[in-house]
Parts: sequence; C-alpha cells; structure tokens
Amino acid sequence: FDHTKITVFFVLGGPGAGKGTQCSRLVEDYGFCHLSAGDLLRAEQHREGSEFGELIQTCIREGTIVPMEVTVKLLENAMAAALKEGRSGDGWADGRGRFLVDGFPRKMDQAIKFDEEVCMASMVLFFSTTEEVMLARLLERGKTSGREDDNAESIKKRFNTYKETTMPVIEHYRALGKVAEVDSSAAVEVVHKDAKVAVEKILN
Ligand code: UP5
Ligand code: MG
Repeated sequence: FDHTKITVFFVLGGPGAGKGTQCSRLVEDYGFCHLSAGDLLRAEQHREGSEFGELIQTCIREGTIVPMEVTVKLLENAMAAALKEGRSGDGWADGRGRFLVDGFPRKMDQAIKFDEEVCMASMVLFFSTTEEVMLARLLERGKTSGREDDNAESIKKRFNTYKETTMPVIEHYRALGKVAEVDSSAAVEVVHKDAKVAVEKILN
C-alpha cells in the first residue's frame, strides 16, 4: 500500500467492550472504512472452499488467535478491495483512505507484521471496561447472536487470551504514545461522545 494514501487506526479492547458498536457510529460520523478482523475471519470460515474454515472455527470457539498470516491476508485483501471500489472513506479532502481496523492486532507478532508489511498504524483507539461489564454484554448478546463464542465457557477463554496476549500489544502502543483510551462502561451514546472527542484529537 502507498503509505501516503492511507491512514490506519487500530481499535482494541476486550471481548464485548463495544468495539464494533462504536466503530459503526464513527463510520456514520466520519466515513471511515470499518474492517473487523473477527467479521472477516467468520466470513472466511463460512466461505465455500476455504482451506481455513475448520482452523478458524476452532480458534474462535477456544478464544485463541488464528495464525497471523491468515488474518493479515484477509485484512490486506479487504483494504485493497475497499480502495479499488472507492469504499475507503469518502469525503476527505486529501483523498486518503482512512481505515478503522477493529479487533486487531491481538498479538505482538500480528502487530509487527502489519506495521512492517501493510501500514504503520497512526493510532490505537482503546475501549476499556471491566470484565463484569463485558461478560454481561456478551451473555446478553449470546441469547440471539448465534455466535459460537458467546457462551460462558468460550468467554472465559477469550478473557484469558485478551489479558495474556492482547494487553501486551496495547502496552506496546501505549509506550509509543499511540493509545487513546476511552472508558466504554457507560451507555452507547455516552461512550460515542467520548470516542468522538478522542478521534477529533487524533485527526487534528
Ligand atoms: N453493547 C456495546 N456497547 C454497549 C454499551 N455501551 N452499553 C450496553 N451495551 C453495549 O458489543 C457487544 C455487545 O454489547 C453487543 O450486544 C452490543 O449491543 C452491546 P460489540 O460492539 O459487538 O463489542 P465488541 O468489542 O466488538 O465485541 P466482540 O464480541 O466483537 O469482541 P471480540 O473482540 O471478542 O470479537 P472479535 O469478533 O473481534 O473476535 C472473535 C474471535 O476471532 C477472537 O476471539 C479470535 O479467536 C478471533 N480473532 C483472531 O484470531 N485474530 C484477530 O485478529 C481477530 C479475531
Ligand atoms: Mg466486534
């Protein structure tokens, strides 16, 4: 990718912190192109003829991280398609594509590979809240989501992976001064307001 033509913001936070919900709102506000790594993996899992279907299914159910080559490739393809089809965020005077990469990178190896090979992320938007809040949200969603990992057993594993593997990624970017933290414990509207303040700071 031509680094003068795109800007990437990572969106991180624990399972159920509200990454996807807030990304949708920010897309409405700013016209970002929103790419959720989890959504791309679930789509690949169900794509006919995919050689990774079973692997992805197992990782998602167990709350472990899919080997980075798979996820990075899916993100690269989605970014390329968005740029080609003019879906990379309209309305920017400078014509740059602006991507919200949601739920990625969750492990240091992914972070390094993406920064080196795809695009150096400008900023990390970090939605933080307690496990108690996240658990309640995921169990509630699990009643209707059909997601194979919205059950108590999988959620516990997802929390473990988040603490052990993803928090170090957030700390890595924090040490670089790239993290904008937003408390996502409150109602969607309240979090959205705070997220906008954080994004405005990043954009200006
Ligand atoms: N909700 C949201 N905000 C709320 C608020 N402020 N107040 C009250 N309710 C709120 O929200 C979750 C639920 O909470 C929804 O019902 C929502 O209405 C409500 P959502 O916005 O979906 O939260 P999000 O943080 O996006 O939660 P998600 O479940 O998507 O979190 P995960 O990070 O666990 O899921 P993801 O899809 O990113 O990854 C799934 C799996 O894919 C991983 O466990 C892993 O196995 C795999 N994966 C990889 O291997 N590699 C990757 O790079 C990415 C994923
Ligand atoms: Mg999500």
